[in-house]
Amino acid sequence: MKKIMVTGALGQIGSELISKLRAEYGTENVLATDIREPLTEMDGPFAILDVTDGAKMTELAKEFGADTLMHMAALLSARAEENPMLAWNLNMGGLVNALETARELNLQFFTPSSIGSFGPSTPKDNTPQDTLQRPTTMYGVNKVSGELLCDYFYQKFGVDTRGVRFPGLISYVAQPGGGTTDYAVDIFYKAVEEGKYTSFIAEGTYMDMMYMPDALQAIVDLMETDASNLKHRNAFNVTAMSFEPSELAAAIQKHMPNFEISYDVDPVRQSIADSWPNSLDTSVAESEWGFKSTYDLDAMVADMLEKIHEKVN
Ligand code: AKB
Repeated sequence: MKKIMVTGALGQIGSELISKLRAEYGTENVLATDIREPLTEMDGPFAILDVTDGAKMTELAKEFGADTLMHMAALLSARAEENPMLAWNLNMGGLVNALETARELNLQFFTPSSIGSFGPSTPKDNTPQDTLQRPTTMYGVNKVSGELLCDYFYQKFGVDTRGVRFPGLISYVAQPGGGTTDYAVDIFYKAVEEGKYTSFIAEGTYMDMMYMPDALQAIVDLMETDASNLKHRNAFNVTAMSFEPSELAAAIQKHMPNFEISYDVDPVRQSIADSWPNSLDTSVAESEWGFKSTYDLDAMVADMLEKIHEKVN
């Protein structure tokens, strides 16, 4: 049985990843860590960890007897643009500490990259696995550097590093914070609470998205794949759908005919979105480790509306 330590465990992905991993591998085999205390008591091991403290990270992993490290702590794209130096220090400092911990203790390693690793010169439609990556945001610079650093640790030190390029992730458990794709989560809360939503992303702006259960399954599937199947490692294109705000609104209107969308575009987040692909090609992830998604736009919208109705009512 795996013994997994997770950083950023209270973040948008981390909160649900912990439950998924505990269901798969046993509660006591998953150590959740975060810089802040959980708001409600956690069912299972938890430790405070600031990922810029490399010595503490290694000590915790050693004490726990971890054989796997999943490094999720990071500042997202819009927050990173507000404070680029903080983003560099946290995103790159945390990652290099996590990779060093994995090297020292011989841990299997996962960290997510993002569609943010692409830039305006990347082919926009059906973006290939191996292509130009010249991002124009600090988050993107961090993500490309991170992909390269993970490959370096694999090639130089033999650390079993693996990663995916996540699109915008949609979920109802923990809200994202400081991302460009966050509109596609915010819209559901406003739809249920107010019946209308003002989007900070312009109509016509396509971005890749994925429902959280598919994202979590992708992490587990990639980590469980026999290493001999992998020609790529850091990081695989994955996605489940590509839509723009008015298409998401139309999918919500199928359940809530009076729902209205309007636009008040945020220039910073819009320019980030404009620099990202419209839709990714996932064929390499499919052929190397069997990536697949189960939720399309309509299935995701139906589930999100049901869960958020239960949550807010
Ligand atoms: C963001 O919008 O910053 C993230 C991402 C696509 O990496 N959700």
